[in-house]
Amino acid sequence: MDLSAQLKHYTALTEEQLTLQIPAQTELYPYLQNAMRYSLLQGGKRIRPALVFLANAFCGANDEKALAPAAAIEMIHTYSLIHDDLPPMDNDELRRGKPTCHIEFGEANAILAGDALLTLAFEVLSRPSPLYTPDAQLRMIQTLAVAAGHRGMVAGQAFDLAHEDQPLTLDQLEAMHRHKTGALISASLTLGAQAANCQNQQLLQDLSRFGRIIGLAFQVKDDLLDIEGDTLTLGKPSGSDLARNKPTYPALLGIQGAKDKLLTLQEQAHKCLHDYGANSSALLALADYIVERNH
Ligand code: GRG
Repeated sequence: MDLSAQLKHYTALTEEQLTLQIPAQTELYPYLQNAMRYSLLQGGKRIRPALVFLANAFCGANDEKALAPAAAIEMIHTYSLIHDDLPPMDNDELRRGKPTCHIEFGEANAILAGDALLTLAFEVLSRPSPLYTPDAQLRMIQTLAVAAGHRGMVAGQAFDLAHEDQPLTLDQLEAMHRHKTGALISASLTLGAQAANCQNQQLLQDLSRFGRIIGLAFQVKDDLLDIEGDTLTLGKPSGSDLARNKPTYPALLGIQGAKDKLLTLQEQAHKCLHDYGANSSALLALADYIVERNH
């Protein structure tokens, strides 16, 4: 299977799993679940779930084991986008080609839909399952909590908000993105390996380093797309970084400098998994996709 067929396959598995986790209109306040489903099930590249599946397969396990962590990481990612789009944060009206959650459902419901997705992610991961040892489940819960929380994504977001309109050094920009975007991307790979009950420390370290590198590459590419992409293809407004005077790689390095940085990161990602030969080809293809994507 080539990467594009594989991504479609993983997207279908993920979306089936996400749909199962939020049954239609059965609880106290269905409007909340509508808001959750609206943001969760209306597109998105599903890169983080794909990384869970690929790392899980890389460690020799079958796709069934990747379902819960793939759904959980996408829930956390979606909650972060819902909250990020709110007026006190980025105040965006378009996400994944549609009105943002708060535009469609109101601000209070968008906050609550995000909260509910955040907690549902941990409910899904902690549900007793014959697929995992209790140890592996605890490790996955820990990985996701650390990556999403005050030492990971939330820290990156807080730093970002605290430095709006302030110049950042390259080191600060990198640290911000390692937390804000990189932590979840890297955690996706670790989760896939942990779901497979991988105990090989070298492999876990290599995957985690690979994740940190492609996480950064993802952000450099995102910055470039904000300049070179168009709103229709991106599904969110292009040019918004510049309009908001946000610190970005192209702003600090120039467009060519940012492109060079991206190529260096791509090379480093390939080096990370070089020793694994053909076994790593799907993960490397995904790294290339992150660098070459147009949305
Ligand atoms: C609100 C706690 C909290 C955190 C928000 C990730 C994040 C932190 C904000 C998103 C802001 C942003 C647009 C960052 C650029 C990189 C990024 C995460 C883009 C969105 O991810 P994609 O491209 O989105 O994977 P899709 O829609 O494809 O899932």
